[in-house]
Amino acid sequence: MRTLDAGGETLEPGRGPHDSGAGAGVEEPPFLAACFGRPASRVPVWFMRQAGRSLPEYRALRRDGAILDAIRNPELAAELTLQPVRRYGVDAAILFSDIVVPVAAMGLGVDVVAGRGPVVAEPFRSEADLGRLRPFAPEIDTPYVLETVRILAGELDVPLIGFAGAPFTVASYLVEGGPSRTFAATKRLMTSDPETWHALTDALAETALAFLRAQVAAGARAVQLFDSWAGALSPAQYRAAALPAARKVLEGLADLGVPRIHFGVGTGELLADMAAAGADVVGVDWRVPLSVARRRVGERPALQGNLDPAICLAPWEVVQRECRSVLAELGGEPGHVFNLGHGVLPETDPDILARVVDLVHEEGRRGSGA
Ligand code: 1CP
Repeated sequence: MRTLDAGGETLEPGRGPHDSGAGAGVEEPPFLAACFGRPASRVPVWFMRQAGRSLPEYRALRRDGAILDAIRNPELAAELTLQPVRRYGVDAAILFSDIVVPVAAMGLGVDVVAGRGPVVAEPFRSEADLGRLRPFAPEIDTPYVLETVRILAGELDVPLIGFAGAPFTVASYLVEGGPSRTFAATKRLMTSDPETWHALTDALAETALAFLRAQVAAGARAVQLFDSWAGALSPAQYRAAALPAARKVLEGLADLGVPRIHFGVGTGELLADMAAAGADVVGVDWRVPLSVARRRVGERPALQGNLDPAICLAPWEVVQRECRSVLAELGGEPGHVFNLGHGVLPETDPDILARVVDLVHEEGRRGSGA
């Protein structure tokens, strides 16, 4: 079973922007409509990192196991993906996986350490390290991810978002060897050996593109390219060192007709370039009001965001006010996917997120163009 609308008709994945099925009496899922800037029956909402430590049912299922092991177990990964959908009634599911899954599967010495994040035993620092790269074959290297997607495509009644790490952000982990505040080693390689940097990010673009295409073929109905740490770059640095590889991924997906979401943190000065890379939707963090983001990206791309995740730790009255102010920023125009400006914080009370979903569905309805 694929996603069912109220009338029980089946929507196939990969439906293009000009083929909503609306004329056939099938209601397009609000999430997909909003991604393409079309009127929807409500403002759709989902949360980055909606699966995870804020959910007691997640902690019960994950216990002490390694996250990469959980991802390698399709039944478990599918269940972790479904948990927040059931609890919150969000308009989209996001695959339970991680941005380092392909490079870990390619044998590059990548692991994910609890409480820290991705670490790389031998970081990439020079041209010689390029020899460690090889083409990524999703069906062979990560069959378990595609199996998870297939399970979910049969279970979900909202669209599944597949995702990959953008070349810059994945390269930053490979070069730094772990999470970084300054991205010093990354910037050193970028500026002192641009050829090696381009070869590295180009290979990672091929990897992300193959991975996302395979996820869509398996049933994902939208994709998000996480360039989480692109905000570390100036606009000139971004255009030289991150944009070409991100564009290769996004433009390489154009023929699939699924919405392409492009997201980063601290990217206020990069939003126009991120839109121009070939995004249908640009993710915005909480630092930039959505009305300002709209002016920066122009009319076409939809916007996703942008409640500050830390606001969800405040009393409900505050959360309510801030949600209303995010909704008001776009004046009810179509093309808004409500989300946080970055991932759910682990200390968030799930009941608050459930109330956010209800509020967005209730109060966003009037202005969603329907
Ligand atoms: O064991 C654990 O539970 C560790 C925490 C965790 C989780 C729940 C990690 C380690 N990854 C994940 C899953 C994950 N990662 C998801 C699916 C869950 C969901 O969204 O519902 C997604 C979409 C990601 C993507 C991801 N991983 C990003 C992009 C999103 C973002 O936060 O900007 C990044 C940067 C990573 C790297 C990563 N993996 C894990 C951590 C703690 C980190 C960040 C480390 C750092 O600060 O650099």
